[in-house]
Amino acid sequence: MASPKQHQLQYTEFWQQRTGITFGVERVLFDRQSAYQRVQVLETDAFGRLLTLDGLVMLTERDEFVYHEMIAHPALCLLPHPRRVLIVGGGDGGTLREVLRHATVEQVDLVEIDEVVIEASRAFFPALSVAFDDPRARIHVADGVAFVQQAQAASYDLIIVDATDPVDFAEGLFGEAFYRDCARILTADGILVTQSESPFDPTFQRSIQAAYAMLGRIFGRVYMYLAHIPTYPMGLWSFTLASKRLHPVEHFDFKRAVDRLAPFAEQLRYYNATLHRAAFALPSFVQRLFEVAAPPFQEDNAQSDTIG
Ligand code: AG3
Repeated sequence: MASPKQHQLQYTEFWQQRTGITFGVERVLFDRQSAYQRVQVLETDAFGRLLTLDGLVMLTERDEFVYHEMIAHPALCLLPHPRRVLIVGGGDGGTLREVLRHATVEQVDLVEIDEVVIEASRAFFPALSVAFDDPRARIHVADGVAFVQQAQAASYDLIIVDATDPVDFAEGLFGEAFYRDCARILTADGILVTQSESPFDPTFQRSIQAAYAMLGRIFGRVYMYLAHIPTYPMGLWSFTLASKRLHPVEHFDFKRAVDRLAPFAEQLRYYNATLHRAAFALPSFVQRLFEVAAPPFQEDNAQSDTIG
């Protein structure tokens, strides 16, 4: 006898050949091939609305807060006085929303290559796209690599790269020339944060190692921190913080962070000042990824021989 569910719609992001994450789909709300990628918005049975780009999960309504809070607040709370922020990618508006919560922030440039992503977010993700209408936000539909090439030296305190996976047209956002431009347009205390895939995934382990070696050479300091994102491959997700001067834990002023977060702490569902420190503590298998590949990461522990 036929299962009553067999005709119901499902969507799977395949992580490997046949392994992945599957969502029950109630309705297809948006499905368009843009100049760059296929943009879909699906109403799921368990995670609310889902945005995919070329079949990859970008966000769901239910767990987007983890990613967007964690890509924005650690660096913003570490910086003494973040005023000018550049977001590369992030066309859904989620990262912008989190950045704009900070009262010190005077101006945010968001550079998204694909205006169809912005359009889909405006139509289907009001909780993210609200941020577009803030007077401190400037939205540029442009190529992030070209934008940073042309930007003035020392003009941003923080750059957040909120990109898709490092494939295809997004690959330039994980390359050496791009990172060098980022370092140039950041101020002396400047920080670059980028999403850096799952440390569980063998393919990305290699690209993470390569990226850390490179960012270490360019910025001097590079650190990984983690968060749990249920709908991304493997569920354990990494972010990379490259910094010219500040150490994310040693230079973290706990009291200042608590004060800065106070006006909106109730609205945050993942990040807080205690979690800030914890997020930089890495499982042993992740620590070991850096033992051979990226000496700058171990810089502050160079005297210790406890790594096993
Ligand atoms: N940007 C990072 C998504 C990476 C997910 N990768 C995947 N599903 N294979 C998300 C954009 C949200 N602002």
